[in-house]
Amino acid sequence: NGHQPCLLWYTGLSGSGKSTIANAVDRLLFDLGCHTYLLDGDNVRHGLNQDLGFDDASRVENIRRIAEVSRLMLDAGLIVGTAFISPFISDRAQAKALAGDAFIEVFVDTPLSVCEQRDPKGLYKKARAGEIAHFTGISSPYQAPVAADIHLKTAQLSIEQAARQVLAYLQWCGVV
Ligand code: GGZ
Repeated sequence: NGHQPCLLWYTGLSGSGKSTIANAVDRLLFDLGCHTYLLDGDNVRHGLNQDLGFDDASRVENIRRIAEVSRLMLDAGLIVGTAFISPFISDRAQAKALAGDAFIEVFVDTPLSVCEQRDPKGLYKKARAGEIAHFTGISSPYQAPVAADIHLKTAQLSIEQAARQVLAYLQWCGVV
């Protein structure tokens, strides 16, 4: 039942599977009796950060606030998950600086071609048509992690396998 607080920082393209995998990990942790909370677009971009858009400055501020909120939740002893594109290396480094040793970067590595083929919300199609400005991977950059703590090559993994890989890492480093 006991666990160390930590911050699982998922990063990857739109449609890469960040939220889906983070939710699957949360379920595994819940079954172990861990106290967790997941921050994602649904509960943050529609609330705390509803004043922010998708230009570079807005993304920087989006991630800054998320990192600060995560730190508060770490102080409360939770296992925190954050599922945001977080496209800039420097912003993820800032989050890591705030969270210290608790920070675990999880690269949800799904190729752009796969995300674009899935296109569950039709956003890539709109972005290609020029209907959405600065869309990540199309007209706005994604800076992939160079040394993520956990590298999920989703093309070769089921959701369940990806979640198990994250859990195995948490067990290996003594979080759970
Ligand atoms: C990227 C966008 C954009 C633009 C709307 N670029 O697949 P989704 O819908 O559910 O996930 C995407 C989400 C990205 O928000 P984040 O807060 O994770 O981004 S960041 O960390 O870069 O601040 C997508 C939707 O919002 N969306 N417009 N232009 N994604």
